Amino acid sequence: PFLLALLTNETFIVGNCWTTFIDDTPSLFQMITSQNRATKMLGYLADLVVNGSSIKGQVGVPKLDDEAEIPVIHDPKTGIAIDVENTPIPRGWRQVLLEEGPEVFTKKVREFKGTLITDTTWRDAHQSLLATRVRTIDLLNIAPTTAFALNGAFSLECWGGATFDVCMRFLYEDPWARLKKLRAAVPNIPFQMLLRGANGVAYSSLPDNAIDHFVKEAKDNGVDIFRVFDALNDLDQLKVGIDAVKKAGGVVEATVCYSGDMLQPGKKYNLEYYLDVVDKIVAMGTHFLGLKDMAGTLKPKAATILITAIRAKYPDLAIHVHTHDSAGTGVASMTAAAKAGADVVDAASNSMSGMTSQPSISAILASLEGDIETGLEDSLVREIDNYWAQMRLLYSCFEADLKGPDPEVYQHEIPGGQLTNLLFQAQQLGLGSKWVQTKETYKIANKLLGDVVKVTPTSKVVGDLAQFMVSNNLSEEDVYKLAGELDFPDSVLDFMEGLMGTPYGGFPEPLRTNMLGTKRQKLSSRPGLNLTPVDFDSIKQELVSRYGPTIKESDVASYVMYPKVFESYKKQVEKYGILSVLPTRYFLKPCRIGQELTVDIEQGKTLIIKLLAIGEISQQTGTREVFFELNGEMRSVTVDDKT
Ligand code: 3PY
Ligand code: ZN
Repeated sequence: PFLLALLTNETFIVGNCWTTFIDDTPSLFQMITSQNRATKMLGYLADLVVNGSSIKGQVGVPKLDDEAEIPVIHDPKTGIAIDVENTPIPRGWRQVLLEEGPEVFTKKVREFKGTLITDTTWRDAHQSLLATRVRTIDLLNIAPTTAFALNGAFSLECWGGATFDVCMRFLYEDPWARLKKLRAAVPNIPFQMLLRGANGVAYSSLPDNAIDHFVKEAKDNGVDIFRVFDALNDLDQLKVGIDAVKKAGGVVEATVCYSGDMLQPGKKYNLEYYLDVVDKIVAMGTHFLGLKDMAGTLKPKAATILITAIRAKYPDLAIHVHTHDSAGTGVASMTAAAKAGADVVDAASNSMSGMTSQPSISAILASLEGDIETGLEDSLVREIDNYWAQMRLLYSCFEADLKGPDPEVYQHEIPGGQLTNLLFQAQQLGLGSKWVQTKETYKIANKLLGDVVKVTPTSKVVGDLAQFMVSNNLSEEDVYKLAGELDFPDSVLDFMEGLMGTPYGGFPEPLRTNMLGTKRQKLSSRPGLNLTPVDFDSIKQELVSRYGPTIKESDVASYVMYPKVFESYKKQVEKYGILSVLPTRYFLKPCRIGQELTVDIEQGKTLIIKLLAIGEISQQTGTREVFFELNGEMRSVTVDDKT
């Protein structure tokens, strides 16, 4: 391609070339890069045609076969359509934050007469309903309209949690590029991320300086508010995250995880327990207090009791409540929370709400109507939701196909995202009939582990142990009896070793000792204290030597968080280029012969791709040639036939 670009360059053709010609003609390289990118993309499309989608968790193909329509939104007062592209973006809460800093921002939110809304659609909602598979392009397409429609929102939760690794692992995208692009499109609504305390966005602890580095990058690339939690409500672990956010100058939302229904008698996690954790969080210093009901077990009455008690003790504390609608009570619980004095509650776009996701924004607005102001206009919420209704069809191949609420969540306490995931796995393994058994065993596994607070990563520990017990046909007694002999999942041993912190009430003994045997040690202090600090300079040098000078500090952060995932992501990029520009229906569904695809690979550069033919399989090499027309020229790509 270089020679071709050189030979077709006009200056070169007329012979008017000089020694610095190549340096002075960057367009030459852009042309080469675009051609390389186009060729690599054809490689992906050809592979998809021959072998089908390789995206993990995909069942079938998208039900939406057209470009999604971007809804036109209307000024609620005048009814006039808003020209999103040519109207200045309205001011939002982010301007307050940028102009006045986190303290004043928090104070003003607290003083707001009403309850604000965080829209979780871009993070937790698709994590909980669609296996976290929503791609950047589909967020970006609706981002400019969202900046207008949800202008009064407290925040958009759009980053962190599982979105970070899934982006690289399954979508072949750079999570940092996602953040930066969304930020550029939405300058007025604060962005919020979910940080798993000392675990960052990983599944066990990292050295403290890795958390500091990651959080600084996140802040510099566009995150404003950090919801920091620790899966065990281990305050030493939580503090690592809180301190990192403070150092980076972000808004701290230190969070207590709410596990189980505290209204049931005899619960380990009761009102007294939560108030004690809140006292300690307040003593550490935070802008907001987060209450994180990850399973949706916070009943309306419990929300009233808990928030009223916190409010009575801390009248000035800004409180932000998160829930899942798994039991079907999410709207009622968030209404109760707002009435008890919560400053912000979480909800999701209507088509992306309900069941294991957050409750619907419009349903919450309707419930609060006439009583509590939210800063959002329901007509705009509904208009923007027309987009998400289409996305639900586009991503239909990742639906877990939940049929209704699961009020049994008060017993099994499985977090929203995990509930969908476990159901999906059970269906995939043909163990749909074992679903009830899986949920029952989850309860037993939780009991064996000492009744832990269950959220990533501890929920995975309980889930892994439950699946291990189901697949090996083990009872509770078997686990006690055979603890020294069984080959438990790594996550279970990590937990027992203490790599995820210390559970309230301590580890279950003698099970811990028996499970760990001589294979693992028992940590008696916070895991980060035993980890060697990361040497960022040497990692950067190493990455630059492997991947070239374009390596950024954020790549270093990705590598530190997920070294293997980062490496395979880079391999994928090397092979297929930047696939994030490929519309989702082309990314997930093999194109048909004669079908013409239009792909904007960068601003002003569009590829018109047409699939012409698929060759016969070669008996010698096991490959096929796939023929395309690319912007009018014939191209062929050879692909291994893995079918
Ligand atoms: C995550 O850690 O990804 C969660 O969503 C926990 O609720
Ligand atoms: Zn959640």
